[in-house]
Amino acid sequence: PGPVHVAAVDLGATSGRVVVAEVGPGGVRLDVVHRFANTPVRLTDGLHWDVVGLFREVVDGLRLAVRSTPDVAGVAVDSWAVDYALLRDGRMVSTPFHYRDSRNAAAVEAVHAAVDPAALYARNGLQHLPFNTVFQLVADGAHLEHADTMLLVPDLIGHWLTGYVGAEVTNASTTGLLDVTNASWDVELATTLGIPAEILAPLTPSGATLGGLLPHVAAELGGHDLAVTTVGSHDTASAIAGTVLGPDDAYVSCGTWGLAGLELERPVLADEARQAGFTNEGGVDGRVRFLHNVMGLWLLSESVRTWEREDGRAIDLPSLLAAAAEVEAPLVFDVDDPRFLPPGDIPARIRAYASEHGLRPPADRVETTRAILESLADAFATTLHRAAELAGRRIHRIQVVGGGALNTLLCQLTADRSGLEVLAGPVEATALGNALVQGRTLGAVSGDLDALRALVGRTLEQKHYRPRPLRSTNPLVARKVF
Ligand code: LFR
Repeated sequence: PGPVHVAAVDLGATSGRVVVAEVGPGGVRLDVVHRFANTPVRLTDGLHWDVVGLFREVVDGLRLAVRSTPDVAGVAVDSWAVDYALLRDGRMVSTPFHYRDSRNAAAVEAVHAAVDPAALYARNGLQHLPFNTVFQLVADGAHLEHADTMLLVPDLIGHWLTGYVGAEVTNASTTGLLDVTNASWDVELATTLGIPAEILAPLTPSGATLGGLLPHVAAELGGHDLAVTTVGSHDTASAIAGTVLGPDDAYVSCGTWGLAGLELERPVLADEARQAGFTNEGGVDGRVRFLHNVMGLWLLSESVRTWEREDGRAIDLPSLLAAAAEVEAPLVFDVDDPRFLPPGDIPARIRAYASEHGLRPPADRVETTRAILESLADAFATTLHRAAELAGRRIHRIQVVGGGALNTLLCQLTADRSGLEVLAGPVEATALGNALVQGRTLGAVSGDLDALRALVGRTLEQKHYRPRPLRSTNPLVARKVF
């Protein structure tokens, strides 16, 4: 069979894109046809996603896709995890919340009072993050009574494209309500927590066909129909599917978050893994993503937003990064401190963190930038070595994929702090992983995940970073164990 053209819709927490990919036995090629901002909206009841606006961008992007490449045959959607819409009779009953909204604290306590954290981990295998869907649903409380269905964001977009109702399994694995031992909904857990199990949509594997476009959507594309299929609809699952992992390779999928870990065949459910903050999320083809959510480049982008607000104009990031490379003895702080999760003045929070820990706060924006990158690199290194220990695996290289692969200072510092070689790229790993799985579903390519990754490897050019000796002047903060 010849190559096929597909549209990969990838919605990140800060921006989205629609990519046209050509997938075939000769390899995979991408062309980004539409990029758009994903800007949250604060309403009286908290921080929300503009999902309707996102859907409009998706349709606009698909229109550009079919215009540029008339033989586009299919589309699949991935997005950030955990967030969802509640529907009744096909209508949204509220505006979806953003996972950085702060409404979950009481729900976390209530869930842990009903099912202690160790028991919860044995059931769902997830790192404790206060925004995991299970906590958000409990926070929604009485509002759940108005709903008959919960759809995670990519499933919601898929529903609006096709009418299909389902829960793709890699993203369902981030809810906290999927049984990690058999990948089915944990109805008993939901019921114990007062979450009506009926709102959980039927589980759908990645690589399933949802159907064609609804007529009004096809009409917006000039009458062009597309086969809508599922991929790893959790963006991180698609990113890891698009990462050319060799044996003994670890990865960091680095964008808003830095997802640092290993691909495994089986989950690690030992309580030590829970205490060390590791998650066992579902990957494409039943692989396990054993990783820790490191706070990621959010720290830098949110700092830049603060500085741009202060100055009333754009920040010159390349100059800032170049200057940051020259900083001596940077501050190393715990990037995973919960104070860094909500939007706001991150530089001020870093200064407060330093003062509270008896460390010298960064003196300016350059030192702040270096402190962020140095601390992220330190967290990546610590996390990956710990992951290897817990999984009983060796690691000898780190694949850095996503936007973070473009940050040369971050990649070099990650090599330095881990003592391991870093290979950077692909930047668009998520869109690649999305396109590869679509290509397989549509029959243009075949084989397991490793065979699919080999298609990426054919054309991939990666930058290599070798570890430099650590300077003894770098003060290493004793990081709390997650
Ligand atoms: C990355 C990501 C992470 C998830 C976080 C919140 O984009 O999907 O994997 O933990 O966003 O959904």
